[in-house]
Amino acid sequence: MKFVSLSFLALSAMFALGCSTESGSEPTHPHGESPDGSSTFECSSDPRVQSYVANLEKNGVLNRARFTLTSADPAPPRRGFNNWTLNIVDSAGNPIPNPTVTISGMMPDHQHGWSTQPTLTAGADGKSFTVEKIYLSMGGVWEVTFDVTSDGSSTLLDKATFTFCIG
Ligand SMILES: [Cu+2]
Repeated sequence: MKFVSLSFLALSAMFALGCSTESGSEPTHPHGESPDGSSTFECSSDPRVQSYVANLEKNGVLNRARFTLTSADPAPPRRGFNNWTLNIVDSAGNPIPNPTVTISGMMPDHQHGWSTQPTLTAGADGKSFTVEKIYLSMGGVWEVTFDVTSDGSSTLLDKATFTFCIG
């Protein structure tokens, strides 16, 4: 069983490495210093990431819903706790009947998610949502995915992923 334990060790080492090499090689960061003043992570030119603007809109991957990140605090999203507001409507722009929205976060380069789940509150209009305490714990590329189902169905209606460089 030597092989098993060795490969497990190798995997653990890779994981640890991926999550500890945070210090970017770039001396400056376009979004300024991170709140704790520690080293920043340069990934804003990564082809996967989007630049944050208010009312950033994404079509769902199934083209049944439209997701608009109406605001972010801080803006652009940054390491630490983030609060976002979102609008989710169907492809015609109408509210989705009895929507259930779930949010998940992932660092694709490190293959880990976030350690605390944010709080998601639906607005009375049936299409606005407030997401509080999105915890982006480290600098790098983060994917934040919103899944929406309708009328208590377990079938995915649609989903969209916002990908940001977090400094
Ligand atoms: Cu990580």
